[in-house]
Amino acid sequence: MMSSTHKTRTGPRFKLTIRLSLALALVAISTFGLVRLASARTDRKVIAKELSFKLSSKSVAKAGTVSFKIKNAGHILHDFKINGEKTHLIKPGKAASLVVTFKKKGHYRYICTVPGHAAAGMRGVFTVR
Ligand SMILES: [Cu+2]
Repeated sequence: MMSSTHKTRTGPRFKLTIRLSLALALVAISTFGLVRLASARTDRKVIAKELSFKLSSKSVAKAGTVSFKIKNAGHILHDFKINGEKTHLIKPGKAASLVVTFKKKGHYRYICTVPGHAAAGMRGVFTVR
């Protein structure tokens, strides 16, 4: 008797709580999705070797954050510098990533800072449209 009374009193309320939680979870998930979309990063692959850089694309459609994934496919140390940001010296066969925020459109020079490398060809221009 006690238990059946207990069930009828709390049953519907419990279901309502579950429904509210699900609704809140959906709102949270969709809000999170929108935030992710708004702050989406653009990825660009960079292959470094003696003595050049090869980028998967040398431009992005608009100002924002770009995540460069630099792979050293050469036999000596290289780094990658753009817009005042620089990776550490990357060992042959290793990779590093560099997240750079471009606040406005323009042409941004990129180089390898190892002495002589930029002059020998490890340089280029990245365009933010
Ligand atoms: Cu280099």
